[in-house]
Amino acid sequence: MAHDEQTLTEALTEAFEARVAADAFIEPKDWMPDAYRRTLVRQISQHAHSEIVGMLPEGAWIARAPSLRRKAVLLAKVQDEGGHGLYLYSAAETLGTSRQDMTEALHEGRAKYSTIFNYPTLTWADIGAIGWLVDGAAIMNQVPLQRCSYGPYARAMVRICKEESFHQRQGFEIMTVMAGGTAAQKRMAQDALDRWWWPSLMMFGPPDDQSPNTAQSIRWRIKRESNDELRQKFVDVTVPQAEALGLTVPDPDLRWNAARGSYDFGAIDWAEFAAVVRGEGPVAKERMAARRAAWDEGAWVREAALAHAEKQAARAAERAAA
Ligand code: FAQ
Repeated sequence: MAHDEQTLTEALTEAFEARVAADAFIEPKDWMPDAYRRTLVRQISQHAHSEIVGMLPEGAWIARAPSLRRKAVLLAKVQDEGGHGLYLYSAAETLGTSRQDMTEALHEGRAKYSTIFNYPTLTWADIGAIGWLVDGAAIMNQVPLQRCSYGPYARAMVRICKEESFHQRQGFEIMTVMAGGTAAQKRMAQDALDRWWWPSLMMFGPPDDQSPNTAQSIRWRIKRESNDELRQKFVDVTVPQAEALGLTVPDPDLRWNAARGSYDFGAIDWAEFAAVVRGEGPVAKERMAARRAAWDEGAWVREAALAHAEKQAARAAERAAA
């Protein structure tokens, strides 16, 4: 019996690997190795948490936006991030986890969210810098995820990438206006770039030789490119944008390398990254306190929604029995 089971698992694994190698999507009801399922739940749920926690830094500026137009645009963007969280939680649920479990894992510190959202938004220029750099980095990382081997995650990413593209443009447009404005506005734009540049490079994750998950995730075609490859692509597209804005990237070692056809850039402070991952980011405590409070304050909504669903199910049962 044990021998039969092992033979069956081997056959299923072989069929799974063949499908992945042929670039076919793996769908929720398909057989998949436990480790593949666990990796996806980890990555997709952490991605979802990042979108939801990521609403907080920009949400802080909705009531302080400098004009009605800026407020309407920012409101739409922050709502989009909430939507991204919902598609991603739904994609993760197809793997057998629940929204409740994922949320508890976040609140108990068992699940991560992106380091970038542990930095404060001090001025309006930070809203421009987030759209330009943070959404820019998110797009660079997420476009390849549209070709991820797990169907529900790949499909969620298609719409998310379209929306992130609008977010990046709105951020760049804010930076264009500020960098071309008064001397004080230009200083604010430069200050925002100075503070968000390095944390944006950290978003891509640890260097490849210190990334425990990349090699296997690339074999499973969950990740299509490595952390360092995506980070380099981001630097290469973003430096000319900073030049077009008339701003200076805060890296004295940044240089065009004609032989590589890419920019060389300075050393990233990986000790800072590790500290932020450990929950020691500048506003990490505030972020988690806000998420826990929102969950607690929303308890009555969840109870009411469940009570309604239970009542409807009871009515349907009564009608079926009649
Ligand atoms: N922050 O072995 P790897 C956005 C962890 S969405 C915190 O390289 P992996 C939209 C990693 O989880 C931004 N932790 O791991 C928006 C792992 O720990 P674990 C989020 C990080 O999974 C814009 C450990 O380090 N995007 O911005 C970070 O193969 C504006 C070792 O790392 C996604 O989540 C980090 N930066 O690669 C919203 C995209 N980096 O889990 C609002 C999907 C690494 O084993 C406003 N995710 N770690 O305990 C991915 O592509 C991957 O999960 C990576 C990490 C690339 C993030």
